[in-house]
Amino acid sequence: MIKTVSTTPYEGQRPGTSGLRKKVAVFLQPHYVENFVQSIFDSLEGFAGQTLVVGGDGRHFNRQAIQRVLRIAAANRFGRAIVGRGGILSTPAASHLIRKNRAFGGIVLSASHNPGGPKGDFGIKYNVANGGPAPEGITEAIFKRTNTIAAYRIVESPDLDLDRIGTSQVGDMAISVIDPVTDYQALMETLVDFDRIRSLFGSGFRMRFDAMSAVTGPYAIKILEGALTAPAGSVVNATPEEDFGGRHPDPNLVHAKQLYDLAMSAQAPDLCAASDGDGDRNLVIGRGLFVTPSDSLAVIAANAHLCPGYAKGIAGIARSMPTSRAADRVAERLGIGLHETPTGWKFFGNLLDAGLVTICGEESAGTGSNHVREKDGLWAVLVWLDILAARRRSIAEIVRDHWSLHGRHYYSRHDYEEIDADGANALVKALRDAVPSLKGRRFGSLEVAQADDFAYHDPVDHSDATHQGIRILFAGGSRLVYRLSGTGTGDATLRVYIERFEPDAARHRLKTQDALRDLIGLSHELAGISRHTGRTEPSVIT
Ligand code: VG1
Ligand code: CO
Repeated sequence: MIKTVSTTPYEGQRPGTSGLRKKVAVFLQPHYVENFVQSIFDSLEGFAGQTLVVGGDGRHFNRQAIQRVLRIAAANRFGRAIVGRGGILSTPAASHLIRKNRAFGGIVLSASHNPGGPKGDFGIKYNVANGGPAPEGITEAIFKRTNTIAAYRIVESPDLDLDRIGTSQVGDMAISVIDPVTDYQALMETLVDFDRIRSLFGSGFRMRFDAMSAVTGPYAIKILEGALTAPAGSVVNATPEEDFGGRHPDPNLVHAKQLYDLAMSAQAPDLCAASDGDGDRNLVIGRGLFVTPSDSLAVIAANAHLCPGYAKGIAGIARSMPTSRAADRVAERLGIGLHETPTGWKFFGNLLDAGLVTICGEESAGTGSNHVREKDGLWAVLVWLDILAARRRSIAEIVRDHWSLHGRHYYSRHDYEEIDADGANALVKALRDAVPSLKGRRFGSLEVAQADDFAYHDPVDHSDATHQGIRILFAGGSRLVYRLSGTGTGDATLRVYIERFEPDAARHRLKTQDALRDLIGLSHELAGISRHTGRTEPSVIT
């Protein structure tokens, strides 16, 4: 039944910030999926007879890709595959299943927050035995293999039924189709106090969770409306659609604008929240106050001890370099470690495994803890709910208290999407060349204290990652960071991260873009954004 099919390499199968992401049309080319999946297995050893977890965010091509992944896994002698019913697994749920079942690894089919549908994006990501995204050593080995691959192995079989819970067989490999929510929900019950959250809803607390027609719908319905008794209708857009209803499943102020408008209106519920395509991101908005992901990380870290799963306190915090330094203030106050990593969740895995940190986060709406090895959108919402249930104050009050105690980090990200790649690369190169001469220079009231191209040395496996973004740090705590996106599938995207520290509580109620005005102006001047990209304004501001 095992067939060996000869093939030739495709160019450009290099995983980016989070797996291999391309347009669906690229994945539809003959052998494209097969080449990549076989290259993953060719780069690994010791999986014969072991378990593989497989699932995706339900986007267009999810089911077809899963059929192929399972047949190739069987032909490569995996012993068992665990698949979410209908091919559905949120990224954090997949991470949990890998850990719980001591699987060898997992394959997650998703392009996360990127649009779906036949004209949208698709993605494949490999996760290792700790449940987290493969580290760079492995993704580079996979990429190398894609350049030389000459054949893949596949089992010939009719399509497998992914919609019925139970066990079947493909070749010598057993396939267990499981409910995607059950294990994840059980894990959540160990981390936050479900009784306490139920009584919060019982007291009249109201929320809206926008699943953005993506993977978290079934999870949110079962956990929020089911187990936690949030009123029916609290979860909206709860049915996963192959094209996410035509929207970008990106929970930010642009693509979740309706939710934001509701939160700012007179009818606002106490909490508005959303998650992305694959369920690892979260957006949290209080009545009248948007919580930046960087602040959310800091507030969660500062209050985690209120939740049963973290009652003994947290060991440390990790944040990606562009994420604001609000979390650093919390770590300082608690006397725990703070780790600054490159962008992408794969850099947190070693720190979590070594017990150096408990809570991690990124400015891009990603927050998580040592319960899995991915960021976890619904977890963040549940932790917020439990903090609210424990403290019985509003989100705005909790955040403003937090600022009074730690100071406020005004923070915004400006994205320049779909810019010409040559211009983007030239911009970064010019900045990199300018970095050594920036230290000590003054721009108006701002003086450059330090400037570099961020490099990271992993304290656990001692690997190095270089060229992770240009950062310009000013005296007094302001910062500008520039980097190019590694998840896009078209032209380049320039991300500019802008941060200003404000210790004075009397100045904590400014509008973010006003508070950052000088720095925003300087971000253009220093990088020659319009000269290199032809743009004078960002396309997305978050
Ligand atoms: C973006 C974010 C990054 C995140 C990554 C994957 O990467 O900036 O923080 O880890 O997406 O998130 P980039 O390279 O485009 O800036 V997800 O929800 O797509 O798995
Ligand atoms: Co995601």
